[in-house]
Amino acid sequence: MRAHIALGSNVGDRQGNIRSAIEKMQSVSGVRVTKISLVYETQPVGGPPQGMYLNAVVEVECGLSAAELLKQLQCIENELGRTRPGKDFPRTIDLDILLFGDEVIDEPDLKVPHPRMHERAFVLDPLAEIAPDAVHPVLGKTVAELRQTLCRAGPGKSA
Ligand code: PH2
Ligand code: MG
Ligand code: MG
Repeated sequence: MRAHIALGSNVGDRQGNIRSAIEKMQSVSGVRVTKISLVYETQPVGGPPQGMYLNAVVEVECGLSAAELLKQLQCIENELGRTRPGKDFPRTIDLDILLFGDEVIDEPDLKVPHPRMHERAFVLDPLAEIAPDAVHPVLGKTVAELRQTLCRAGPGKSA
């Protein structure tokens, strides 16, 4: 199955955390990283005041189930020192499954597609770079279409 995974870091050596997480994903048996986006520096969205993030997205070819992939990603988060003091708090690394082929999963601990992916420029910008034609199986739109219709925060252009 082809899957897309978001990476985010805003604590410690952010670039190093992203790089290490990708290396660790490469070494999971049954997972092959096939595309890696550029790394984007982004404003934190939600949570308490905190530092800027680095975000990226990777594409993997995956022989695991989504639940097995999630378990492996959580293991990598823990290895990279992830703590969970509360929702949207700063973190060394966050690894979220965005899309898992065209599967729709609604379990307490795993929701795919990621429920907020279509609202987030920090996800859609790197995802559109490597998978513009991937289709969101609930919204029925491509990633490029979702990105185009995204409402971006911040000062808009005045006429
Ligand atoms: N992740 C969040 C909440 N806010 N903001 C940015 N810029 N990047 C993130 O990865 C991010 C966030 C929850 O996972
Ligand atoms: Mg997240
Ligand atoms: Mg997460």
